[in-house]
Amino acid sequence: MSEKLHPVPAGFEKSARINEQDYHALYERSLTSPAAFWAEQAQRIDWITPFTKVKHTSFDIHNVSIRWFEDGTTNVAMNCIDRHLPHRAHQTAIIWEGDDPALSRHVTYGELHEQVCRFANVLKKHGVKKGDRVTIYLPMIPEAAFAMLACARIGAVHSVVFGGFSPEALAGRIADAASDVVVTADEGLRGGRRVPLKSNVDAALEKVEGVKSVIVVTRTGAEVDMTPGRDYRYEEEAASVHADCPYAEMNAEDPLFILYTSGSTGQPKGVVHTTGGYLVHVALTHEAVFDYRDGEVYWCTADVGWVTGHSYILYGPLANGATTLMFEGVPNYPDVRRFWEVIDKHKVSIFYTAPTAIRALMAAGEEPVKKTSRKSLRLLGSVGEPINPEAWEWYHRVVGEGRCPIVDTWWQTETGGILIAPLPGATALKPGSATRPLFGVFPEIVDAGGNVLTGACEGNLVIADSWPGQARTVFGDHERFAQTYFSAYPGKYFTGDGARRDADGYYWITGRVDDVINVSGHRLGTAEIESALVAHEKVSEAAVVGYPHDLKGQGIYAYVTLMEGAHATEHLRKELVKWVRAEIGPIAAPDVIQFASGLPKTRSGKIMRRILRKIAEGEFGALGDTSTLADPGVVEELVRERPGA
Ligand code: 6R9
Repeated sequence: MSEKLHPVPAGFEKSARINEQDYHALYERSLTSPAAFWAEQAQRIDWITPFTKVKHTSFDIHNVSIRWFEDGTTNVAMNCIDRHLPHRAHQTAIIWEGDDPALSRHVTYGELHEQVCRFANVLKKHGVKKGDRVTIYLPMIPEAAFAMLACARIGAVHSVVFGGFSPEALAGRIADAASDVVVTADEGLRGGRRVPLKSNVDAALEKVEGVKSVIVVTRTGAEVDMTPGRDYRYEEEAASVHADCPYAEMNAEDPLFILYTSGSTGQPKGVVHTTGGYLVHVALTHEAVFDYRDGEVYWCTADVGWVTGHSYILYGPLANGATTLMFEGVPNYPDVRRFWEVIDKHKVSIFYTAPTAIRALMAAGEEPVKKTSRKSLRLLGSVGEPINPEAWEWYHRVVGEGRCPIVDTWWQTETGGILIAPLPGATALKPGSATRPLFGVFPEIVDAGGNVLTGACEGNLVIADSWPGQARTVFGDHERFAQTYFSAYPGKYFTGDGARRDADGYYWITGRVDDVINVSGHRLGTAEIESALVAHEKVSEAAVVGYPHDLKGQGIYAYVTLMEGAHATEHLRKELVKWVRAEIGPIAAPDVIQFASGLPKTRSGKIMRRILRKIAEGEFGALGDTSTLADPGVVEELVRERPGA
């Protein structure tokens, strides 16, 4: 592994918000006086009623309870909009860059206020009240931000569902959240292709009851079916309501949003984030990690359907009064220069993307990058999966021309915001390492027995105590929350990731140690894909594992056994790929399907995933002990018939 050290550039050392000394002082203070440290940090946001209690948390499996600033009240939309109006009403809050390079739009803080108020009034008109869940299934258009902030303004809880999810997946999330209002668009547009969002909603609503209103934003103007009494055009609704809407006074622990994410078992969980602590955490980390300065243009390429979009397109930047760029398109449309052209067009200073995009663009060579200037760039970021040192070096040398530090930020849907990352003015960088914990974050590495390892070591990553942005529960299932995150290592939050710590105290995330796979930075549970496969009438059993993939990080490898009488044909293989796309979405489509007469199982009937992973990786020599298998012959067959073996 590369251990090349990139020192803090001189310019950053002198002028960054936080230097090495500050980092140590702040970290020390957060460790020795956490309540005082967080009470100070909480002053970054405006409170309606100030809190008197800072931290009240327990990781005890029998009583998992996480509360921050619990007697304070505030409102997230007020913090992201209203409090900026006296000095930023004419400053751009959101730059929207369309899929078509000819389309862009600037939304000032003043306009944002009006748009969010109107959206909030439309929701109210449709009966949405404090605590109600609103499902948002929109493309990357400013209305997605308006809708989310409108929920926050009136105290409704948003559940944003990524536009790439299928009607089936959408239906499951609407049902779990018991949403009675859905916000969507006629169509989405990505890479020149139309995404039939409204018709997906129609299909989803055939499977779930209780949705009273569907609000349809016009994006492409395509003709879509409108069910009278249920479906409403957003533009007509917005024109009929008042342009002002007071913000609701929310308790710090009132839920702000639910976001569904994959785990190692069962269907995706609705991770719940609350109001005060979350906003403090994302405002602090957006400013510190990206060294954000007033007036800069900041661009995070994530989709608002993922947590990165929630925390670092919307809430963190807007809480800080930043100008945040929202991009509707994809990196290779109209061609592979798109990212760099957008950076030049809008004078982007800070650019935050995922390793999978960097690897794909790296494969297109240096020429397209060099055709652009990128002189506005000051800082680069990475998120979503481990970044391999080759991609890191290319990003640094070619995209950033050696002058821009790269902040490799490790965090999760459940953590709300960044927990481990370099600070550009403080931390010397090592390509591939997320480096050191931020203030108030206490990571530990434990072995399988739960022993805390010290010094340089490798094991499972846990966090020893709570931080304000932490998820509070799983929607409707607190027991599942406790079991998933607090049962493996009593008294600690288990991340599901493996990590190594080197002699300098730097963390190197090695990837998931559970049955979650990371495909192009998207988190997928193997159990979800398996249950989609076995829902097909010809499939008897399925086991899914990840395998190394050059561009995606991990690819999806599915082993499938068929029902009596079904035949393993090329046609069926294609049909199953299509089936999974329809059940979950294109991101879950298997890269490889291997038909098998049986799966390797222990005598007690447990599928031996370790062996399936090795076969998928093509490491036939390293299968280990197969003597405990019920039928060792199954493994020989799998190796013999592996596609491409
Ligand atoms: C923010 C986000 C979380 C999982 C996480 C880990 C992987 C994210 C990473 C990283 C190495 C980084 N991950 N950032 N691994 N280095 N900088 O991606 O949330 O979708 O919930 O995924 O992603 O495995 O556990 P989420």
